[in-house]
Amino acid sequence: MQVPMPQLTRRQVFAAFAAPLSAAGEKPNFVIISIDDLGYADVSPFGKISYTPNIERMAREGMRLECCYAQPVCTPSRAALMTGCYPRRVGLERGSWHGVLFPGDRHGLNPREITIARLLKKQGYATACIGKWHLGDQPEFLPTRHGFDSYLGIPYSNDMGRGVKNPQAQNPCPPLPLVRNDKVVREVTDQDVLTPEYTAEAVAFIRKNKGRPFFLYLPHNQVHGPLFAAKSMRGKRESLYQDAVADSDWSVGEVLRTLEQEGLGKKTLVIFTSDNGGTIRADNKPFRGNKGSVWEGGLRTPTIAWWPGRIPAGTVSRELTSHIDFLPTLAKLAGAAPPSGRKIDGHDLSPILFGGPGVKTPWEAFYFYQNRNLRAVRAGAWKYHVSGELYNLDSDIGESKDVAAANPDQVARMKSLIARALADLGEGDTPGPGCRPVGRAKGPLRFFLPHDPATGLAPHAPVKAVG
Ligand SMILES: [Ca+2]
Repeated sequence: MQVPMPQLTRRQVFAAFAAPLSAAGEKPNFVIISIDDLGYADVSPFGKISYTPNIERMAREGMRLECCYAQPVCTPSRAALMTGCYPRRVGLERGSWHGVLFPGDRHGLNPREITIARLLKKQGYATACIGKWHLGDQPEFLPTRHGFDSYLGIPYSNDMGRGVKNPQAQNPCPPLPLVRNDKVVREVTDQDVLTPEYTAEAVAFIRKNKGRPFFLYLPHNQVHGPLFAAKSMRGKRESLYQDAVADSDWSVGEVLRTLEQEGLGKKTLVIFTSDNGGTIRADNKPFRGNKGSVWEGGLRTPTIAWWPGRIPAGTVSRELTSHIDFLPTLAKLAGAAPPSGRKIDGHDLSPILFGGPGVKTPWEAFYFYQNRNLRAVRAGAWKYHVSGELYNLDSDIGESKDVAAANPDQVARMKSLIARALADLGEGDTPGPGCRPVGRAKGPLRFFLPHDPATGLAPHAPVKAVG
């Protein structure tokens, strides 16, 4: 259901979506800004937050997607966003030894997968990834091997640095590297500077490419712990977490301001989102659960789509959408066909983004894997957990009242939907016939920085710095 704000007349709404792509038929620019572990109600207008004016402005001028699902944790979430597929389809519903990839994992996004960046690059787009990648740190998995012209960032989470144990091998992670393309810039010792540094890189990329179509993917390392914020942002709110959220909002403002200064506002789709539900630090109201779970609080993201003149201002869609839909949507808007010869799970969201009230979700059923296991399915108002619980999200958004016993027909239907997914993607150690192979690094594992001998723990062997 879409609910235009009252100040917008129907005529204005229709004028907005009837507008041509651009006068010259130019390809639009795309910017995706993702804040790590941001909770649903951590920003305005999803929550009553006074220190996120730029995100609030995006919503005022664009569309709030109130039911945009991510995956429960970082690596699978990014795999879904980049490929338009369920993470399990591309082998990244987890890392090889943990729920996410750690430095030195042999697994990564298979170079044969077609990312949003690779697809758009073929359409003549300039492409940049700035921030947290988390789809493999071995050379063949880096952003520059997946269609990005350039990369700057920490290739995984900001807590996987010096002395942190790799959970399987009990070895320490190497020092945290800041990587440009495939070479180390420096060890990251002061994370306060990261959000401003990423933002400056993003602003420079936009300015440099203002004369051609571009795709900027800006997945910040914050507000994943450990928390940091620019020094000028610190100490101004109730907690460092709030300062980090405000820092992220500042970054959004800089991106919007740059687009407008360069005259690109009306030809750029900006999507703001989070990569999974918030942690216990966050506010996920009104949902149950946190990051890592398949309760709504682990999956829903405060997503906003902004494109002045194209997306009707101040609108809300409560229809089911997902990060998995970004690839088909951007492909469509760029005039490209989705990747062929392979199953793509996502759908083109442009009818929802540009359409009037009443445009329905393209999803008949949406599946929630947690690590290797299929845990739940959503279809219409219903969400069924394989534990046997059934919730009606139209009347019970907090998943508090199990209505399975009163709705045996719905339970039977949901079980048949679950069976359909299992026949395609499988479960546990057994991939289904629809799964494609994960990327596996060949040769010795490589690390951007050598391990810290001071920890006294044996390093991975062999260790080789690549830059
Ligand atoms: Ca995350």
